[in-house]
Amino acid sequence: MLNIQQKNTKKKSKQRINSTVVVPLIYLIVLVIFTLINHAFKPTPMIVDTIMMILMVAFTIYVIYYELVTKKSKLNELSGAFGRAMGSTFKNIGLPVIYVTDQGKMIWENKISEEIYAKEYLPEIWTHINKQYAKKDGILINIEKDTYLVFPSNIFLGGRSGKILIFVDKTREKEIEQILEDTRSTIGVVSIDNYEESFQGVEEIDKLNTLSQIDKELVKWINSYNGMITKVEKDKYIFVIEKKYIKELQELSFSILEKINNISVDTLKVPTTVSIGISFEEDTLYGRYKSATTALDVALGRGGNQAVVKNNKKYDIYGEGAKALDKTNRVRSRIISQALMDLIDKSEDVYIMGHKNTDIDCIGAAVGVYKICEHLGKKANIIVDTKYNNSTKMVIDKLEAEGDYEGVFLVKDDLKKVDFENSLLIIVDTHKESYLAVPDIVNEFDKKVIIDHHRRGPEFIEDSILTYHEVYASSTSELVTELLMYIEDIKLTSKEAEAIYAGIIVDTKNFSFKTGVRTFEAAAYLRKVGLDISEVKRIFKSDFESYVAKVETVKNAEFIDGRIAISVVTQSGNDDMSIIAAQSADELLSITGILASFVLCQIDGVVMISGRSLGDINVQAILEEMGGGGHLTFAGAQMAGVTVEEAKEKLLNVINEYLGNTES
Ligand SMILES: [Mn+2]
Repeated sequence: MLNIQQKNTKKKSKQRINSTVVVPLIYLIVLVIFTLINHAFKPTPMIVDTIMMILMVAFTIYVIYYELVTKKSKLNELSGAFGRAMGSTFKNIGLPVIYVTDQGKMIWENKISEEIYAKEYLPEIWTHINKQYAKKDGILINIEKDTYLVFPSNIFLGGRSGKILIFVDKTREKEIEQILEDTRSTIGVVSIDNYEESFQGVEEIDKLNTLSQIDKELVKWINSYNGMITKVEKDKYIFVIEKKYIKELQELSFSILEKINNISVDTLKVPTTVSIGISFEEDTLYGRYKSATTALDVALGRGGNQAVVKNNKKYDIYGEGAKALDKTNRVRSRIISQALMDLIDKSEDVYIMGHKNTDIDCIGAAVGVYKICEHLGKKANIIVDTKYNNSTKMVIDKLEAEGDYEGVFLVKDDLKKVDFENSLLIIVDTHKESYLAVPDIVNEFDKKVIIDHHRRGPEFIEDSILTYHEVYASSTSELVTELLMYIEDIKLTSKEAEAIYAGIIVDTKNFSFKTGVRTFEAAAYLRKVGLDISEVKRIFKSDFESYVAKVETVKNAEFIDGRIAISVVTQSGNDDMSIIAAQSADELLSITGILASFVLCQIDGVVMISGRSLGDINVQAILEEMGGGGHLTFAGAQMAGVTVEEAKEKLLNVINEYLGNTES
């Protein structure tokens, strides 16, 4: 404070000295001249004049002195009051305080601020503070390792406005917060995958050996992170570690999975793998345990041999993941078959629903389930999307032509006034609510069953009473065929067998993909019923063309930022183009890192765009800009009178604008 005030008063004093000296000086000179003139023309005693002159000089000197000294001291008095005010308020406040001009120049600081405050950072701090000045609860800044909460306030001092900045040291608080976060108890659940299958028929000594090796590896692993682990069941462990180690685990991509995979590979029929679920979310330990169990379910649902960390309401998935295992025992399908029949039996009626863009596997599986309902004498309906490709249409048309299936297939509009309260909903070929043909009605059902073979994603219909979710299976049609195999006296017609068989060959690309022993056994069962293979081949060929177009579209995708995929369906003259576009957009979304996808196609001069998102990017907002609409994760647009290239150009602009807007 003294510094600044001295600087200012010095300048002002100089000016004042000038004015206070010049006026009496001129006065003095005039007086001397006057006296001399007076003395020269009118002889008076010299002594009188001399005394008069001395008095005048003395008076003048006094005036000059008074002006100089008293005015200066008056100024000093002003600045002194100011200084005392600042000093007494902030000097001993115990908090660093600085006074800064509006230009960000520091002109005063109290003693304590000298210790903590690195002056060279002031320009950065100042810009930062100026930007957020409106913040009432302080502005957080970090100076090197220290954290401060800065409270600025406007102040008008010494004829200029500036800001008082009060620094509250939050370094320790931040440290404690970090320690709390780092040491947060994190709960993990480990389970040995396929325990029964792995150890079936294995010598007891080999089994014990392998299990003790797994125990040892797991204990070593958790001990290396200063955690504790305990075995709670023959194939289940629970561990607790501090949250700070999770990052390290992730960086190593859970190498423990590989270590366990390498144990005693020779002695076991099925290699031992483990799955891990981890959670540090939820407020209570029990909540974290439950959440870790759900994460483990996700790992198992995806085929096991992987670790899933619940993080920020999402699931982070680590590890190579076992290649979908072809399970050799069928106990599960027999139990499921029985449970499903019980549920159907106890319901008033049944609705069977597949995913959007109904495909042949949906229809095949739905027909199989419909057959079980019919066998039990229950009224059932199959809900389909209004959009499906030509090959799916071929299958539905054939079934409807047979007569038995008249009125069985329903679309959204047929369901408007239906009461689902005592009905059972059987979902086939998907486990995601948003992917259902008619998602809006799902919550009207009290009882839901899921039969699916897709790898489990974060979105899962959690409240189903029976879930038959087997990722090893080639298709949902294969799973349903196994259920049918356990029901005696069930009689499939050849058209029904054809539909289910078509589901299997479409999903396996004619038995070349994900095909296991059980796929062939299911196929054999259907062929025994008697079906026209050439018909199925025709369906498959038509579907395969769509499939190739879809693969081509996915392959040609361009990526913005590595987060958004854009592609165009190039195959011309295909009636299924809009469906291929929609399915390609779905497919692109399954690429790691892709948050949203857009696929364009042109039909009869109209450009159609399908937009899909995992939820982070709002495709509805983007496609609304293009004249379309939909939902946050699922939207579309149509544009007439433009080429695909023009539409794509415009879409790119809208996306870039969207990204720019949301990220600035
Ligand atoms: Mn399928």
